[in-house]
Amino acid sequence: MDDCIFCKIVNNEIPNYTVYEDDIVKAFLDISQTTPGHTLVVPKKHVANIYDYDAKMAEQVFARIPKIARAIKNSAPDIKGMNIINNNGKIASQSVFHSHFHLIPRYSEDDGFA
Ligand code: DGP
Repeated sequence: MDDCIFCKIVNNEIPNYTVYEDDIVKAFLDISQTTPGHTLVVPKKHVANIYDYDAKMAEQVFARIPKIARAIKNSAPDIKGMNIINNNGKIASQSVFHSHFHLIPRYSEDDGFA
């Protein structure tokens, strides 16, 4: 998709801080860090939202999320929890219409969202 910001990140056409990448997904730091380490996991294939996943894509993308979550958790001893969020549709706070999963590490008494 020519005008998709996450496709441009997948293709390294705009700068990003990549934390993990393989043939199926790319994980990079969110430009707006809710807490330190806030990471987005995006499928490399452009789909707008969860409704566009077929079973194979779901299996491939979902299988990678625990692995990336574990790596983030293991990166800092003070990470005590993690929110994993996937917004679908404008009313659900989706602002970038290339499907993505927020992995938001939580720290003791952090000042992230409730
Ligand atoms: P959502 O509201 O669920 O669609 O989340 C979109 C997220 O994408 C939001 O937290 C900010 C992030 N984001 C938007 N543009 C960029 C960008 O150019 N680079 C990076 N790293 N993140 C971006």
